[in-house]
Amino acid sequence: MTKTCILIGAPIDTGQKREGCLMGPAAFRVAGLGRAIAETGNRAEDWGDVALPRLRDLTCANAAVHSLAETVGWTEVLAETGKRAMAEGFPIFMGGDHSLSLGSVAGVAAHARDAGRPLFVLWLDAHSDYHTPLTTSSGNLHGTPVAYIAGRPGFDAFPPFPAPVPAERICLYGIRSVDGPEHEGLLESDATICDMRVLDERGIVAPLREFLDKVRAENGMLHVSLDVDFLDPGIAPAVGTTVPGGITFREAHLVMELLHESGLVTSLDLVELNPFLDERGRTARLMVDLVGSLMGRKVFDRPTRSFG
Ligand code: 4U7
Ligand code: MN
Ligand code: MN
Ligand code: MN
Repeated sequence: MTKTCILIGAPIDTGQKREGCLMGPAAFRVAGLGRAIAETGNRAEDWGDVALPRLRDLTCANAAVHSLAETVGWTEVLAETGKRAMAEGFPIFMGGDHSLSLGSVAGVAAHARDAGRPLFVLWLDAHSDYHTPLTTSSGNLHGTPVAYIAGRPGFDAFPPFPAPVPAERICLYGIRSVDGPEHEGLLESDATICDMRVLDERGIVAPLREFLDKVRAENGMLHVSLDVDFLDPGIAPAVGTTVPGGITFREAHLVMELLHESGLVTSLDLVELNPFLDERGRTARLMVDLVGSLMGRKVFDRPTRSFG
């Protein structure tokens, strides 16, 4: 089925402290994201970049937290834009750091609620991003979106999350860096944790298929959030928070190919690309190629499916 991909640029870098992520949307365009989508026979429509609304005075009990007003502003505008885009096609949110997902997933969740369908979230990341504004010690709000999506307390300055996603509909996949307070929270939750230990032992396919089977069984919508640091730093250096031992080139493509075959994905974030740290655009191009695989590009197109 032909999809209309709606590209939404979110030039955000206030969710962490290193400059450069705000060039992400431009780098995705230069690397040919629209063309890569068109080559798969789908349509790409670029809505341009969203702009930060006027800031309000907001405070947080945790003094480490910075850029709260900016982050709340981005959340509001992305939630609104994301909900509108869901009604018209398949939104691809181009970051920008991962604080983007506070808003993108809020918009997607509002749409799913109105459509009467359950929303599932697949978080492809080295980190669990399960801090709340009250538990983070770095104060970097790009480490908090999963907690917001799951309805953890501590987000008083933010718009109430529309229809929080029960943890059993969230899968953290590829994680290898989890802070103490995140770990405690996750242990009490029913989130599916496919950390690197699990993926090393079981391989990358079976755990992903299990999660996709759950989505299918409930006729769910599936949001995929792809953080550049999901990938091994050796193939994707353009990110501020590299963690060794990540997903390889082929594993990443296989994940995308399986997601394509499932036909379940309804929206996507591309986050944490810092073009200032890239080597001749290779990380941006890899991310674009991965979107190609997600949208159905194949090396060899078999007339019938011949993989179990
Ligand atoms: B990303 C961290 F301490 N947990 O809270 C924190 F390790 O969106 C990292 O996944 C958060 O890149 C990383 O600052 C957020 C840290
Ligand atoms: Mn992340
Ligand atoms: Mn990360
Ligand atoms: Mn990061």
